[in-house]
Amino acid sequence: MHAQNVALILVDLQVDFMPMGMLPVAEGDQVVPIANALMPAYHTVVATQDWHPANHGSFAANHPWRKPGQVIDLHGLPQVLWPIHCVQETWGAEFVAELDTDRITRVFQKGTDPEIDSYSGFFDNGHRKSTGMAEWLRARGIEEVHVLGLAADFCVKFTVLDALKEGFRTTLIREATRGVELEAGDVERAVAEMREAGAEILV
Ligand code: VGL
Ligand code: ZN
Repeated sequence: MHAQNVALILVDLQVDFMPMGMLPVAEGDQVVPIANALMPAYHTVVATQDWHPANHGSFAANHPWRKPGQVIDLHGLPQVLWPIHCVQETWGAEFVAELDTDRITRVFQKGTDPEIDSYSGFFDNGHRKSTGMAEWLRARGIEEVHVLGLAADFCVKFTVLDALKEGFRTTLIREATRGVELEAGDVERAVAEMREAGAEILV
């Protein structure tokens, strides 16, 4: 059992990020049994859930003549365009059926504002609005977080970087994350960035 001041953060273990989903992460399903095995060792388990309205600005389908993978300016921020994914109240936005959701203490949803994307579980991509996760963790006495989930090169990376900025001791559970890899090597670069920012990388 970990000390009470340590929380586990499960990032976006949702149907659409599984290999058969709309925004597939290769081997993303392999992370789920590891999450299930680790959860009982933590007093506090938080899960983030990508939770977009259908008109979300990160969806290529909402922009004329745009395709997934292209980058646009979305209200002043560069935005990678994605396939339609994790739409609120749809199957793709559900946590994977195999995940032991009973062990999750609290869920934080993100990406609900159509005008801005939110990779981190703590803030939107412009760092304008907080999800309340840092305050909630601090109120429970949490000082250290362990992070796993999808995708390593997007939501996991930005969640880890924000956890560090918020003052939490932060560990990435490397074996329990996989990436989108828009370009080969993105995951390795993301891991290096997290390490340089002060995260411990648990292999
Ligand atoms: C994610 C792209 C778009 C992620 C979410 O969970 O890493 N990536 N939305
Ligand atoms: Zn998303």
